[in-house]
Amino acid sequence: MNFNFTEEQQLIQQNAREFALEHLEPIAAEIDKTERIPKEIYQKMAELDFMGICYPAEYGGAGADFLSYTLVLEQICRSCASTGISLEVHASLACAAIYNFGSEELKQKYLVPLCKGEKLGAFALTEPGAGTDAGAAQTTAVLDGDEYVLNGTKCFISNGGVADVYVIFGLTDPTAGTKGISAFVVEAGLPGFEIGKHEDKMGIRGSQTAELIFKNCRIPKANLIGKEGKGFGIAMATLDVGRIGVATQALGIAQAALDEAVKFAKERVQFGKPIATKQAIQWMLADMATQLEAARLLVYSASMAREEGKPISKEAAMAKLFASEASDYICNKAIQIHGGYGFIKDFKVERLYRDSKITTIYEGTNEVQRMVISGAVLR
Ligand code: COS
Repeated sequence: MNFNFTEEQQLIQQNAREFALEHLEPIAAEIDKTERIPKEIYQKMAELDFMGICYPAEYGGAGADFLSYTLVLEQICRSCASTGISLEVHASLACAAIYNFGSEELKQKYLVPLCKGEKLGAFALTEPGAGTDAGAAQTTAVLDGDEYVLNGTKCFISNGGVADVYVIFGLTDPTAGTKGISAFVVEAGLPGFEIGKHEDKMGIRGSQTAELIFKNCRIPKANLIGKEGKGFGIAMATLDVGRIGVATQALGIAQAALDEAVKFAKERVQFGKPIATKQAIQWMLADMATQLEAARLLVYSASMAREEGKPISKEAAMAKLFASEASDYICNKAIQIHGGYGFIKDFKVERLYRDSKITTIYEGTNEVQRMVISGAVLR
């Protein structure tokens, strides 16, 4: 399908591709190995206006549309999924929560530096006992004068320890279930806010994933996002946006896996000919390309729905479900085509396979996506 990208969208996509090829592709294996994204990468993304690309210029953004953001994220993830998820969590979750639900004061104070790339954002909902059951969160936020006092532990937080600004969720009324959850902005480095365990992960190893520990951490009352008790809805609506981002990440990874598989199949000679001449390989490539194209259609159409302000819960869930499972499939087949070479770290597909897996899990497992989709279908 031809999406008839505007000239601006084409230019943005091309800029992102050039950035990824020049700055990410050569060091992506190193980022994976050293578990660190160099600071210069964030600086470069800020210079290119990627950090706040789909937010208005008045808040430090580039004022581009949501599909442009998707095109940028796809190209970044095609070269380095670790950098991609760091940008995704910053832009789709932290910035989105503040932009869509925060007061003007919060926007000026936090969204502007986030969009300019002067600060990095994170989003902390998950707790040891509250993963899929996000409403079971135990972190408390008790109002004391002009401040909320936070106590509790968040886990598996992407950009944890490297972010400057965290959107976090805590109970302002522990007796009210999901209606007792509120959302807040918390700055890194506040007394009582510590970074706990850093996770040693299977994939996206360059992106930091850490535990956040709050022990009588006091934040200004003005850092409440929206109203007390509205945090669960804010989290869910923000995750709808984030799920398009994870779907985009899967799309970028899957495109990279297909690229690698095609290249290898043309170069690798067995029985006197490139293996691309074998029907067994051709059929795998055909299935991979078809899955990829279908995923792309879902991801781009969910992005356009987001831009048009249409409901996106079902669309985002479908895009994430399909794209992440397609990516798993495509990466698996890419390794199969590489044979033994695919199993060693010298080849990019080994990393892609590890990076892909998390896309079926985070920002709502694919089982949650099926709950959301079936809920919409049965409504
Ligand atoms: N947008 C806005 N509000 C939403 C919403 C959405 N997409 N989805 C649900 N809500 C609201 C509901 O309207 C409901 O509000 P009311 O009580 O006023 O009617 C409230 O949230 C509770 O909804 P629901 O009863 O469906 O919540 P559940 O506790 O049953 O949870 C699931 C539903 C499992 C779908 C939800 O907890 C979820 O998405 N879990 C996964 C969490 C996740 O993605 N974690 C990853 C964290 S970031 S890595």
